Amino acid sequence: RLASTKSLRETLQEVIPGRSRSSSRSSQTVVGDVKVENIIGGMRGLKAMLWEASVLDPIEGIRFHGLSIPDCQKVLPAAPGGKEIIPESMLWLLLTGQVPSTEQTRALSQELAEKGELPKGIKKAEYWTYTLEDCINLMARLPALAARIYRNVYKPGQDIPAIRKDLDLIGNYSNMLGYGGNESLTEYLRLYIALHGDHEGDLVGSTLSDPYLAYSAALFASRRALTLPPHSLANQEVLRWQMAMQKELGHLTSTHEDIRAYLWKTLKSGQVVPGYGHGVLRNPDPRFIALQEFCQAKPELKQSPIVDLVNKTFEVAPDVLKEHGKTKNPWPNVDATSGCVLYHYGLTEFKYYTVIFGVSRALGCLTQLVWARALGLPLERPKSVSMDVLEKLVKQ
Ligand code: AMX
Repeated sequence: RLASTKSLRETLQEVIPGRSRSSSRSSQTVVGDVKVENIIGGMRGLKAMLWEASVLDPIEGIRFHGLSIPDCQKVLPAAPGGKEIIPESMLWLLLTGQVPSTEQTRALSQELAEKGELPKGIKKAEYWTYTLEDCINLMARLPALAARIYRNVYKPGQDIPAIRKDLDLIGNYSNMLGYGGNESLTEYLRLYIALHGDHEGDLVGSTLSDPYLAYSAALFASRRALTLPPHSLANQEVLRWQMAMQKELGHLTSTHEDIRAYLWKTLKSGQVVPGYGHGVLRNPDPRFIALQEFCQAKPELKQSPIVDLVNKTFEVAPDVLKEHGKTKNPWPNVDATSGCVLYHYGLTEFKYYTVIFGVSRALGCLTQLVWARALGLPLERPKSVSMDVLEKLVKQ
């Protein structure tokens, strides 16, 4: 029964396989009868449970792995200078079924003492270091999570490649999505995700919530931010609209005049031109320009019908919007092209675009969280005013 000098973990590692009782798991051997008194009496005395560490005998009392209390008192090590069994040696016996040596018991006492302190509150000035660690962990896991969503929904039943240590974050993401062989798309995803990384907004994070909660709240609670047009889903809307235009005009033959007429048709039907205008910007969105430059540099993209239509639309739409005269910004925003390029690459599942966007936004959300902790920023608590108060102010 005497255990060796092995640690508790090593001992358990040896003991567990032998106790898994694989041969008897499916045995049909009858263990006993179920009587009415068992059922009514809360199953008292009914052998229906597996319990490793102890057995309670009505006459002898409890035995721990076969050892009675007097046995335990005889063999289980005591504290230095003491005589009584200590919980460390009892714990060892319960866990392993073996009697620990004095050295093993001391090692366990030491481990428990080392880990025994309650975690102390951390200094406010150090919050950011823990936040950063959580943020990096979260960021690192997002590609696998987002790729699993894609595979589960659109390509079920296929194995997802494991993370490769030699690849960058988006290299791995693309690989896990199933597009690892397409370096051009992978490059596009890198650029797209880097460019969409930030946008203001930190309400939940300001409550000192951890990055996992703050980021999920950003994705889930802010439905408007991620799943409703016109501010979001815009790249899907653009793609739908450009495809409808392509269908109506015929993609290889459409002239600038045809596109101009189509734009007016959209506007006259009371719709906005998707991908144009912006709440703040008053110039072409530099993210749009960066994606355009990416497309210009790739010969296969220059020949893509959908990307070509985006280009031609860009050549016509600002003038039409100026003439229309409503929007404060007649220039394209990033969504005027972003989804169309994904579509060209064969990533045609519109609904998934928002997930890629969510992966990207993690960059900004998490950065803000680290800075909010580093600067000790307070809970965001704007003061509200009623309509009455506003009206009084206006009338003053
Ligand atoms: N086509 C037609 N009309 C437009 C327009 C467009 N692309 N953009 C704005 N307008 C109209 C507005 O509907 C508004 O009309 P109204 O006075 O009848 O209500 C008027 O112009 C003034 O609007 P604005 O001050 O220029 O824009 P905004 O701040 O109210 O809205 C935005 C900004 C992005 C929602 C709007 O331009 C729009 O709906 N664009 C099309 C959808 C789109 O591309 N969304 C992507 C946003 C991407 C992003 O980066 N956030």
